[in-house]
Amino acid sequence: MKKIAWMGLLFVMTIGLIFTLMGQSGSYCDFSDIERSQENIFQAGTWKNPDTVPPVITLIGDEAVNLTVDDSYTDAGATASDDVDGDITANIVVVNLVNTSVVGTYTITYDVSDAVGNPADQVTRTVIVSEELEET
Ligand SMILES: [Ca+2]
Repeated sequence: MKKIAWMGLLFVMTIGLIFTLMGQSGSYCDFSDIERSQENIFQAGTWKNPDTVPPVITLIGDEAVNLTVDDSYTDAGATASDDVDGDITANIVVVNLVNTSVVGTYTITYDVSDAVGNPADQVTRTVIVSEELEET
């Protein structure tokens, strides 16, 4: 009689555990997590890393911007996405030496690499600062 009670308790606990796991699986077991954990295993060098595709940088706004001296300029930036890492916009390294108080042609560069170091093709924007035109 005592043994049956123990088996009953064990059965209830097992069913409870299964339902708990099933309930949780819906909340955080999506495929991107699985892919990401596989990716981490690859990065640990267990298998050859499959990520050989570089990210892609997309410029926001025009490739060429014309300004006159002392215009204010705020760069519109760029976005970056990678086949494995997804949105890596925050990792873009921008070199922006535009000085709108000095006439000149400036090139802003945007670079990014994915988590395993595949570099994106560099994207650039040309900013031309010209002298103010005389009103005629
Ligand atoms: Ca990649």
